[in-house]
Amino acid sequence: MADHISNPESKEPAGGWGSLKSIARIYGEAWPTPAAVEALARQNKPGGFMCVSCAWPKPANYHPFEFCENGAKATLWDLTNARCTPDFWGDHTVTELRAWKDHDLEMTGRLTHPMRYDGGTDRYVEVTWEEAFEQIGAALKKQTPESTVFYSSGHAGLEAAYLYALLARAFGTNNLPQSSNMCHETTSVGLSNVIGSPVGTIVWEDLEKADAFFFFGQNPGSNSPRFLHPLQDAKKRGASIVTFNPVIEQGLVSFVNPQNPFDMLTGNETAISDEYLQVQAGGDIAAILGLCKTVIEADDAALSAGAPRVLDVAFIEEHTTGFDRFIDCVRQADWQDIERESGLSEQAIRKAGEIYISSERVIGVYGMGLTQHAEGALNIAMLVNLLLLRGNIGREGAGCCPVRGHSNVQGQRTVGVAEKTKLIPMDKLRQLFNFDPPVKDGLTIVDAVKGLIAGEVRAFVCLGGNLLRAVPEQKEMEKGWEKLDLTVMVSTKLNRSHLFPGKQAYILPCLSRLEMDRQASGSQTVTTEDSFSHISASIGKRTPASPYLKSELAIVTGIAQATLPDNPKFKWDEWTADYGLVRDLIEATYPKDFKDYNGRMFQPGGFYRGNDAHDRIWNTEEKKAAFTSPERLNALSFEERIGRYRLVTMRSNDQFNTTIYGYSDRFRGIEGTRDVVLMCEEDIEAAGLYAGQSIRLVSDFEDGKRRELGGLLVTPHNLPRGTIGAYYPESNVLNAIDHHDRLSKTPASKAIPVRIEI
Ligand SMILES: Nc1nc2c(c(=O)[nH]1)N[C@H]1C(S)=C(S)[C@@H](COP(=O)(O)OP(=O)(O)OC[C@H]3O[C@@H](n4cnc5c(=O)[nH]c(N)nc54)[C@H](O)[C@@H]3O)O[C@H]1N2
Ligand SMILES: Nc1nc2c(c(=O)[nH]1)N[C@H]1C(S)=C(S)[C@@H](COP(=O)(O)OP(=O)(O)OC[C@H]3O[C@@H](n4cnc5c(=O)[nH]c(N)nc54)[C@H](O)[C@@H]3O)O[C@H]1N2
Ligand SMILES: [Mo]
Repeated sequence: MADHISNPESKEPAGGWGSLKSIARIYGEAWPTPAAVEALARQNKPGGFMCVSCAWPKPANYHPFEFCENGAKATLWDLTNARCTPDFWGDHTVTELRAWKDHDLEMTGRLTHPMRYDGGTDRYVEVTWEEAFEQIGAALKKQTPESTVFYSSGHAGLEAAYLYALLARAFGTNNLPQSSNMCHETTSVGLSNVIGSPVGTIVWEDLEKADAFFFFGQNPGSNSPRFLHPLQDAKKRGASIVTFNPVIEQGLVSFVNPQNPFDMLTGNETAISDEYLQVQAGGDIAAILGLCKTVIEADDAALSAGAPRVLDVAFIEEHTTGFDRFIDCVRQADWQDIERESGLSEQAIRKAGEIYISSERVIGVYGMGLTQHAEGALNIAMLVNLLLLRGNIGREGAGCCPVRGHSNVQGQRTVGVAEKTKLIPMDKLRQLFNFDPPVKDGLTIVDAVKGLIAGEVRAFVCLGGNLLRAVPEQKEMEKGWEKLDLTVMVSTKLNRSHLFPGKQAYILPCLSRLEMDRQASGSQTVTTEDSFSHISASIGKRTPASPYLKSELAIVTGIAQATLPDNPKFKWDEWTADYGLVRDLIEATYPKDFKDYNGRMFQPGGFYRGNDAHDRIWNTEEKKAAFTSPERLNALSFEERIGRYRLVTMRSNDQFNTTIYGYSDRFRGIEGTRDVVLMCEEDIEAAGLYAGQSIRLVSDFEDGKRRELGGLLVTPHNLPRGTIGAYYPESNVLNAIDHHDRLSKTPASKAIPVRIEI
């Protein structure tokens, strides 16, 4: 057994002293002054700044320290003392840096100056903002709207996002894919299809009233740790938690609240999940069908005994379609098939089903474990089926809770960063700005990548993110990216996407949300929308990492002015001077969602922009919530076969997407490396492998393309047979761009078909 792996069966609870040590390690490395601690104390509170990490809501009654282990890491990461200045490029060429790890690239620190790629020396060189904007504008004007893509990662606030989308449309394109195209686009499309809402239906108070939480493929311990507080409260008042996840995730097992001195001193752990079902990757459709079968059987029994019904018959009649067909499908489903496809026993599913039935109010929580599959939208529709059976949507303490990723990923979609024209009030744009917005749908990420590889996409502007690392088909992407005419990256830190510059390439360094954003009218506020559709103001107070940084909004308007023809309605300078004016535009464009925007943005917990499904108004075709009859029992697009594994690409507790904070995945007991493949002992033995052996994973997608990732150490882990795990983003070289959710085109990153080679 390799000695870097200290304890693969880690029993350490989430939170606790481990989380403080983990924060302290980052704090001690390149970090900072006592002011960072002051910054942490203002995190996620009215008058403070909203966390730069995930989109978990900010409660109105906040804790003294309303941040978590990973939010604190993200804050400290932005506040590093290290700087990646123009001098850095004196010592390194772009080509040489391709051998660096993601962690080492970001450890060079905050970017300080706008930079332009110089092909002659293979380095980035300093450029003034004026030159950069002018050159970018000139290059964009040479492109057609169809050949240009405006990507956005969910970091930037609502104001910058709104103007970014306006820039793209005024340029003539709806090519506005976003990080959610790799993430919760399955929700936007799949959930809209069945309940008419592209976002979750619950609000904070529902968390306090639920009797049970059913978790499908979401890992709060690492990815939304502040969620553990309401979960701990729920457990204390007797609520149940049931988890479906192939991986035993420590945050769903037990939690020690690091903000509770009593818990910390006594080591008082709260057990989280009452039942933990290790469904195999892609097996949720069968598992949920089994739960529904348990509900229907209980209802049949109640009917014949003359007892109260288990189904919410009144709700089903008034609010849903497709019930009869769905019920037939449930009755016909065979337990043997359900067991085989889910990898779970009938008994275990029945036990979970009993908890569902005996709980008056249930919240269904999900994340990437449902969305990132070839049948991701069907996964979500199945969860909705389960909730609809007992009227668990649109009522207190119940609902559907997709947990979003980036801090403003949902909000950017709300204000127009979207490739689908039907989501955009084009008439309003026409009326407000006197131009004709493009009528054709834009490219999703999958289509943009394919267009890039085919040479049809010629220019990429990226508002944040690390797209080359985040998408499938990484090797071809890297080759394609270099052939682009223009790449523009608005970034805070150096990452791998900068290392494949287009023929003309720019890195434009921006302020972090923690930093003071001074414009002509004074200090500016930005706003973000959380997973519960609440919009909060965020004020940065830190001195910017460099005097040359610009805000994301100012960069967007800078590019817009250099690119677009004059239009008296486009007041880029005035908008840059006062973001309140941009909020007025957002309110004018989306009056229902953003009523009295400037007046309400400081409301504790944020203001709620509302959600029709929360009020049982269904904006679906038939104006009802829809039951979906599944035509298949797993979420895969490939067949089972000996030697073919389902690879789950995982996040460690020491990363935020492609930003790798370090090499300590302490909940999983994996220390010192990320080059591992997790497998259960039985699979290791059956394949004739041994722990610590170095192997290669090879794509088994059957499109004739060779995709491989070598140097992975076989690491025993508690997983179902046939499901194996490796870290994202490194494992993205293994996924095919055509392997995605059928409806939304979200890459299927949670069951990639692979083989093992020695
Ligand atoms: N610290 C930290 N926080 C983050 C992020 C981060 O990288 N680091 N990323 C942010 C972003 S952008 C996002 S989208 C969210 C992501 O947060 P999550 O939605 O939690 O995403 P993952 O950790 O990728 O996967 C979630 C879980 O799905 C499980 N899973 C895999 N396959 C299946 C399956 O077939 N069925 C079921 N039931 N479960 C499965 C995995 O074991 C894992 O526990 O977190 C956000 N917050
Ligand atoms: N195999 C596999 N692939 C996946 C996933 C998976 O689970 N498995 N998850 C997918 C998901 S859910 C997502 S959301 C995507 C993430 O994809 P992206 O959103 O594209 O990637 P990030 O890692 O969040 O981007 C990190 C970079 O953003 C920049 N940055 C950080 N903060 C800011 C800021 O405030 N402003 C600006 N302008 N830039 C900033 C920094 O330069 C940093 O290097 O990856 C997807 N890819
Ligand atoms: Mo995400």
